[in-house]
Amino acid sequence: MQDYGGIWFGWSGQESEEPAGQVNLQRNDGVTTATIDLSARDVDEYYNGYANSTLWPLFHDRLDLTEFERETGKGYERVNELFAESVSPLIEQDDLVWVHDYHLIPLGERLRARGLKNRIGFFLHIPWPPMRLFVSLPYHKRLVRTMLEYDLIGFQTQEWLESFFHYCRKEFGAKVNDATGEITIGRHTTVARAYPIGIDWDHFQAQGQTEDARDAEQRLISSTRHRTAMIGVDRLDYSKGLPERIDGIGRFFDGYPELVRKLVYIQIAPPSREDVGSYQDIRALLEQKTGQINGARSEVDLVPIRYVNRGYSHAELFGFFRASKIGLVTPLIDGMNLVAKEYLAAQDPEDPGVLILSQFAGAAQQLAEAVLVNPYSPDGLASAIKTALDMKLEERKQRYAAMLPTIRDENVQEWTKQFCNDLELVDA
Ligand code: ADQ
Repeated sequence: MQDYGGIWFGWSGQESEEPAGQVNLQRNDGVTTATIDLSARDVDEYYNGYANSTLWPLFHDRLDLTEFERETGKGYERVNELFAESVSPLIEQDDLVWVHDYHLIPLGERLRARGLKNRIGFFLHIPWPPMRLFVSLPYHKRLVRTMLEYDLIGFQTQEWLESFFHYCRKEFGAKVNDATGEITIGRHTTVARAYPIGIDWDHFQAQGQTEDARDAEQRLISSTRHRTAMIGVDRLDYSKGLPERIDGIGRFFDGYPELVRKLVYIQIAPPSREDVGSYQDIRALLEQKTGQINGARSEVDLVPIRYVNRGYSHAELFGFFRASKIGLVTPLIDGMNLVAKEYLAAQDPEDPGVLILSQFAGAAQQLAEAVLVNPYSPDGLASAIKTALDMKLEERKQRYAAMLPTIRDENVQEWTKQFCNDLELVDA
């Protein structure tokens, strides 16, 4: 936004008793933000409800956690209409409009209903589910019809894109041009393509040069001393495969008890979406599993797993990543996963650590030289950890060098440029 100008519009994150739908305009760090508050009912039905208890689990293959409630569905549509009403007066004739993520799928169609003729693009940050799962959503066709109102739809990977094509072919009898991404239904055409998101490489490197980053690195090195540090940094979410990861680490210690003194695992997991029941459950499960392993394997001078339930700045994360010889990123499914890229970006090119990455993260399609694992298999995780621990410097450098161009050059600025250029060019 700093590079492009324009306005960032969204929910303020605040609840107010009787929100007047009033837009609060602010300018910070060269970015203008326009936000509105939501009522407690809207937050409950729209954000905690339909977005995070229906769409999020369903799109992450967790039908067992997906709630189907007509009321929250209505709340989702109501709040999207409220967003459209609030933002439309801010949109000028030649503006590009770029809508982000599953909370806002119907927003483009709501803006069209208000007569907006601008080019409107949409990017989905999470996976697109397989058709068999997606059709379990009541009114799934209605939701996708709103999506087809965008001029350009972006997905993280080819896999999610193809899954969307498959749905459009089967449910709407659409003609799909796989090469151009054109989806034609009757006389209506829209375009969908894959745009893998990247990190802000320059900014992250600059963070790595700060005192906070150096302090964090030193803190970790001095507290782990002769042990190898292995790190995981994830939002506390059931899609991130945290209990499964702890099982894999437990399996590793079972197989190599002599290495308990050689390896320390640091899990940084700030709580998220704490008002949603399934997030309270995952937190309790993770605490229980971590406690079990620490109970069984700790000594008076040693704790095998450090579990930290808070967030850190990107500078501090850079330092922690750099001090860790193994990065463990093992989601059960993930649209992309930026932590995998950040871990690599923080490594010393002359002595890089090893990234262990889930084959089910979108990032695995770009980072094939990571040690790829099946996150559901504790044995697979345990042997990947052993492989990483034993990996020689030469191989670590080789793998790092092969992945470097992707994380450095296919960065978030390129991603923005490609999407926005395409949005300007597609036949609207
Ligand atoms: P997320 O599910 O939030 O994003 P991810 O891509 O890993 O997942 O991004 C998380 C971001 O939060 C990273 O920048 C990371 O550094 C930061 N973060 C995580 N834990 C942190 C902590 N303890 N302290 C501070 N910062 C922390 C969604 C999709 C992903 C997709 C992104 C971007 O689920 O698949 O990659 O959007 O499109």
